[in-house]
Amino acid sequence: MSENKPEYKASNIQVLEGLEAVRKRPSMYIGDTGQRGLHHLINEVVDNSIDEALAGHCDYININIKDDGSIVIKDNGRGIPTDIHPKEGIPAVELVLTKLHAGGKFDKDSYKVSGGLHGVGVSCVNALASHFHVEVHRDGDIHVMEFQRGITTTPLKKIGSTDKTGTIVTFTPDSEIFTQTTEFKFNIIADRMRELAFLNPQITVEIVDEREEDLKEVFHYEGGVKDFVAFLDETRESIMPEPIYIEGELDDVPLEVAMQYNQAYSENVHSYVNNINTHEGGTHVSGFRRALTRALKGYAEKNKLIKGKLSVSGEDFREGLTAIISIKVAEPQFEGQTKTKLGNSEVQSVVEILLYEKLNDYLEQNPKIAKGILEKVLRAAEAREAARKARQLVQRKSAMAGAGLPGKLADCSINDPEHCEIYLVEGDSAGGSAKSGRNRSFQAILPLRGKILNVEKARLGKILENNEIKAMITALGVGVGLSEEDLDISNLRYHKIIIMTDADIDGSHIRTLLLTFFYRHLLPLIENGYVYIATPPLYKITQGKKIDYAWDDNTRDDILKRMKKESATRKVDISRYKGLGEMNPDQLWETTMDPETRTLQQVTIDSAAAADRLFSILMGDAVEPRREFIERNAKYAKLDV
Ligand code: 0RA
Repeated sequence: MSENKPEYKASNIQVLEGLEAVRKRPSMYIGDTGQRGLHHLINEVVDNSIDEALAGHCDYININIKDDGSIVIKDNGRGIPTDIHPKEGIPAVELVLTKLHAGGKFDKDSYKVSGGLHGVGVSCVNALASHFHVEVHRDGDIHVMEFQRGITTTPLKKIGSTDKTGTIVTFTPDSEIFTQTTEFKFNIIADRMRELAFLNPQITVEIVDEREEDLKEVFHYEGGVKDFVAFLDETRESIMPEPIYIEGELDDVPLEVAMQYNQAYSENVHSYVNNINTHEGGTHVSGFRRALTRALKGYAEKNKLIKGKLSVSGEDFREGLTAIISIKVAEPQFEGQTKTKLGNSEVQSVVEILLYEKLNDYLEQNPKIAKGILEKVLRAAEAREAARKARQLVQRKSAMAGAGLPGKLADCSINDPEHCEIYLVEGDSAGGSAKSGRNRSFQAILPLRGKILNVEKARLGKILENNEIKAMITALGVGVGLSEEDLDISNLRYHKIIIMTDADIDGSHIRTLLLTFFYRHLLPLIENGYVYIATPPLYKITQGKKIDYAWDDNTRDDILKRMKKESATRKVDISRYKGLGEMNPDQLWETTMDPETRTLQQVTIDSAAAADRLFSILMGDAVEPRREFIERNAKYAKLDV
């Protein structure tokens, strides 16, 4: 591997501050202390391995989820340096793991482009681990060191010799910090590792879950982002033989794009800067869009493909487009609400110039495909015109406040969106219980009858003809669409949109349909954290006048034991709720709607690409991949979007 990069010395490491701050306010460093933050720990370590890979020193990463709740991350990079830091007088590895931001990577010449959401460094992982063990293979020696909650318990020691290089980190998340859960989810880790493997074709990532027999995945994709696009479109029908692949570099910004048009209607453009998913887009995405529009428009004009006075807009060029944009920027500026929008203005023209030229070449060389793409674009433009009319109709209705609200909506009495909630409830009977059980001052109820339309298979114009969807959009008050023009979040009438469905197959189908609709057409509501899922209990356990509820089998058994112990002679009755309709209004309030006692799951999108594929599998045309998916995931009770 290339050895022309500057030599690292312990003296490069800058020392900023200690780890107490991290333990005091962990959310400041890793986002939150729930499931997301927990998995973020793994990303922080892996980011270091990816940096090694980007510098040309690492091509293999192995992640092992252990039976005892710990995690092992192994790479074949250079290994964390172990020499003594001249100023601090302690080993560099100890500095890297105990001092915030000590990474040796603040140096302009050490090439670092990867980085997690927060990019806080591996010392944060150490601070938030009840136990942390590192093994370094470097310069012929094997060194180990151990910590507890960031404090050194075994100073650096040599335990043997080796002819390899690399780092093995083993840690156990601290349950004092991660109070909600310390359980790693194979699927969450796998989604991110698969993504990293697509974005970095030189690496192989292996994940092993020792908690389950035979649960192991190996990710390695020679084709990189081109394979990524093919993977995302697995269940969609492509209109071209293979994705277009474009690669180039301008002004020290390397760019890779793969794209493909399919027969579906949604736009699935995912962008990455230094391996970070830029959900909110930014200058690289604007550059991509401008190049695409200019190249296709130019081709259409030159070949006189646009008839009459049909107006074709930017979004028409992206209907049914699946694309990955991956660039590397030395000093990225991230902006936006979730800090996932690229701000560097110079990047737009870099992407635009590179892409425009290569797209033109492609269109010239592939006239048949070019014609197919433009036919599709023109159909999209016609359909958009029809959708605009339908949308105006829905919006005009919702504009007439009060009078325009759907008849089935039981609205709340207060007017302050921040404190208002709307329950989207499956079926009229559950809707009835929810209406009687609710707190009418701030909780609105909208019962949805039967199945809503599958939005994965229809264009917006058609979708907006559906009564349940119309009622929902009117009640929410924001309009519909993905641009700021079409969807005005400041008009949102409720800051909690709560999906409440039965805990059975039909219920989860309806929930998935609703989530698909939100994801495809009201995405900003999810991105801003307004969408939630209610969690009604599965069991009611009664003993005389005592009533308790359980959300899973373990708690049910615990309650059973406790009740039997409290009075061994009295009969205990367990009933399984088959649907929300079986609960009386008081029970529904107590278990599922009372803010004091309920549990809401906030809907978040950790990996937009994974969510995309998931929805296309669950809701698209192809039956076989869906069957496979459901079989493979049957043991996971809940759907992690
Ligand atoms: C500090 C400096 C260098 C590498 C690393 C840390 C490093 C950290 C981790 C964590 C997991 N795997 C890792 N691999 C490397 C630069 C090393 C050099 O220049 O030789």
